Amino acid sequence: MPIVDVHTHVYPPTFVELLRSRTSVPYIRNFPDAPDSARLVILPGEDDPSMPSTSRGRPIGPEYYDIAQKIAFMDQHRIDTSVISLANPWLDFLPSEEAGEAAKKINDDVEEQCARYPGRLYAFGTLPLSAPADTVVKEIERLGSLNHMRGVIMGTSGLGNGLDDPALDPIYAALEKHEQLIFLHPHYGLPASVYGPRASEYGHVLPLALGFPLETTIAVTRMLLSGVWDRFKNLKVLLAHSGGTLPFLAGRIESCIAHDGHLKKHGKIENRRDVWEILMANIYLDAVIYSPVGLKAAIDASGADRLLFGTDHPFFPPLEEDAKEWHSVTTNYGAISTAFPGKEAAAEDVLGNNAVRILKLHS
Ligand code: 5CU
Repeated sequence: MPIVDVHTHVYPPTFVELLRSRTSVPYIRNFPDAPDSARLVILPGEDDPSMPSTSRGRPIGPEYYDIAQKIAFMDQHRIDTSVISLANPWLDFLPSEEAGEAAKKINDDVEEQCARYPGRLYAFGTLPLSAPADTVVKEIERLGSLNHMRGVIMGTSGLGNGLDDPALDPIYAALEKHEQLIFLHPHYGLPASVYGPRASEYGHVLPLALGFPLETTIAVTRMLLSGVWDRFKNLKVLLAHSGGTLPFLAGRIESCIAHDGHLKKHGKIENRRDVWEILMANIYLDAVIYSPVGLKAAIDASGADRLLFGTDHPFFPPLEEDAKEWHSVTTNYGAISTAFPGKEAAAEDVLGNNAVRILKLHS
């Protein structure tokens, strides 16, 4: 039985150089209070001067960019194959005129990393989303010629106005035409004000545990409301973190639509594909939710045959320095076996067979 990790990130060396050259978020820097340890500062507001030093970014070591360390991590955790993707914030921050070339370079670097480990690595490509839409479409077409690419990773900002922006239509059309799946991943969270005045006392818990999943849920709901899947019936999207809170909130979303006078007046309630249909036909969910409770909601909403194992490596390393096994990974393994009591075949599908089938790995 293959074990396939579909949610596992890298910052290729060229991207790390770029982050080291920067002085505003996102960047990598050694701070005076810990000169020997570089920190990766990527999330909005993470370098606010009021932040305690332990909340200012996170330590960054070779596990973020050395592909040999990815393989060692995979070996340690029995993972046969990983589908690697550039981590957030991707190229969102680049000036428009630089993004196209940067995306080509990153995608070529990642393709080369995959080629070094036949059968063990595939990738989701990166799009130059700050560039004009036709540059993005060209990169989508080029990705089709790279052997190890199996789709693209995208954040929720799209071309700057979110994923319900009609300007994205040529991009959705190209992804649909070339059968490239979108791995949709959060980065921006929610506005800092919702975390309250004591937020800096709570480390990264509120933005990562709640901001990320809600960001994803809002982005997908906006896609749904704007009719993206009515226009692009075969557009496939893999949602990070088991869909944020989408499986749990799908019923409420549909009820709010059914009771909305404004939508009714504009004829937007009839003749639409509802969220339940989209969940079963267009959406895949990763299994990065750390509990059988969340997994069961994901299975009920999308089906066990659309759920895919992931780790989020190199994020969430153990806090104990000598730990070999990562608690974040063993928790996800445990949640999968608990969610399928006596159904080993279904658990094995989630651990690897689904990814092999859906992403056409090893072919
Ligand atoms: O720890 C974090 O900030 C993150 C992040 O930024 N992106 C991610 O995929 N996981 C954790």
